[in-house]
Amino acid sequence: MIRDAEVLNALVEVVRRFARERLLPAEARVEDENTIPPEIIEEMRELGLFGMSIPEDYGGLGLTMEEEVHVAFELGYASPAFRSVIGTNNGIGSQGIIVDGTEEQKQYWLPLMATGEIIGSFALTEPDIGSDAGSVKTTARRDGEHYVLNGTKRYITNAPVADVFTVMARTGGPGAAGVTAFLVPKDSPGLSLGPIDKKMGQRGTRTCDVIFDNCRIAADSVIGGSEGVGFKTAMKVLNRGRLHISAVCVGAAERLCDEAVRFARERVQFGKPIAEHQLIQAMLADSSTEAFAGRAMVLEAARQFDRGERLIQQAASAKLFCSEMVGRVADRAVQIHGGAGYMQEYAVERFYRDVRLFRLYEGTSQIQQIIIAREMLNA
Ligand code: COS
Repeated sequence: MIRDAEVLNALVEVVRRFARERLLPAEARVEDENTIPPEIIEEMRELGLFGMSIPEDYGGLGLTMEEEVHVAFELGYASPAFRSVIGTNNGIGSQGIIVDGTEEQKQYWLPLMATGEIIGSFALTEPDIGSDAGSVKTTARRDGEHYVLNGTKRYITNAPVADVFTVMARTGGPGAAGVTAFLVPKDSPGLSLGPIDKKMGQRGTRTCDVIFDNCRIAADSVIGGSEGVGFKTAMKVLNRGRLHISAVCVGAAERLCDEAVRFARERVQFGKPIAEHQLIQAMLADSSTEAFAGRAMVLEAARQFDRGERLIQQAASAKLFCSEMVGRVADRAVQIHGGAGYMQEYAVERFYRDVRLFRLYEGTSQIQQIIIAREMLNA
C-alpha cells in the first residue's frame, strides 16, 4: 500500500541519490577497513533510515511494506553492508517488539531504535541450532523477579555494536512451544561477546557470538509478557524480514546488471564492444528479466502483506527466488567481465561474494522450499 505517492517518490529519490552519490564511492573503503564510516552512519540517522519500519507513534517513519521495499530496492543497489547497519533496527532487531511487545516495551525501546540512538539485534541461531529453530538450547530459568540465561548464540548480525538483543531461549519443554523471547540489554551481568567473525563477504557488517553465562535479566524482559510464544514471535519477524531481504536482492541484481552493461559497452573484442556479441546480450537479457521478475514478485507480496493476508508462503517464495536469482545474476556479471570479474578492483567480484549470504541467512533456500511446500500441502 502506498499512502501518498508523491511523498514516497520524494523519499525514494533522496535514498536513490544517497546510495549512488554517497554509498557507492565509499564501497571500496568499507571493503578495505571492514567498517562503515561514522559520517555515513550519521547521514543514515538524519535521513530517518533507522526507523523506516517503526510506527510513527514511536518516532519512526512508519512505512508500509510496499513503501519499505521501494526504499530497500534503492539501498540494495549499494554494497549490502550499508543496508545491514540499519537492517536490524528496521527488521529482526525491532519487529519482535512491534508485533508482540507490551505497550511499555514499545514505548521504551522503539523511539531509541527509530533514531538509531541504539542498535537492536536478533539472537536465534546457536552453535548446534540453525534451520531447526524450534530446538533452541539456550535456557532461561525463572529466579524470583529475574530470569537467568545460559547458552551461546552464533553469527549474530550487528552483535558487536548492539545495545539490546531479542533472545530466543527455552523456558519450557522441548520443541517450539517451550521457547520464549526476551529483550536483553547488552550490559546485563553475565553477557559477553565472542571475537568478530571472519566472513566470505559483506565486509563492514559485523557478526559474533553472544554468550550468556548465568546472565541475569529482569522478569519483565519477556516480549509481550508471555512465556512459550517466542518461536512464533521469531517466525513472524522472519516473514517480514524475508520480504525485506528479497527487495535488497533485487536492488543488488539491478546494480549487477548496470555494472555488466557498462563493462560490456567499454570492452572491445573481435573488433567491437562485447555488448554487440549476441552471447553477451543473452546473459544481459536473462539477468535483466530475472531482476524484473524479482521486483514484480516482491511488490506483489508486499501489497499482500499490507492487506493483512497470510504471507508465509509468499515471503518464502520471494526470498527463495530473489536470493537464488541474484546469485545467478552475479555469476553472469562476473562471466561478462571475464578475467576482470575475478579481480578485486571491479565491484562484481565483491558483489559475487556478498550476495552468497542471501541464500543462507534468515532461512536457507532449502528451508524456504520446505515452508512453501508445507503451506501448499496444508492448504
Ligand atoms: N509465520 C507465523 N507462524 C509460524 C511460522 C511462520 N512463518 N512458521 C511456524 N509458525 C507457527 C506455526 O503455525 C505453529 O503454531 P501452532 O503451534 O499454533 O500451530 C508454531 O509456529 C510452530 O510451528 P512448526 O510446528 O511449524 O515448527 P517447526 O519446528 O516445524 O518449524 C521451520 C520449522 C522450518 C518452519 C522453522 O524452524 C524455520 O523457519 N526455520 C528456519 C529458521 C531461520 O530462518 N533461521 C535463520 C536464522 S535467524 S536470522
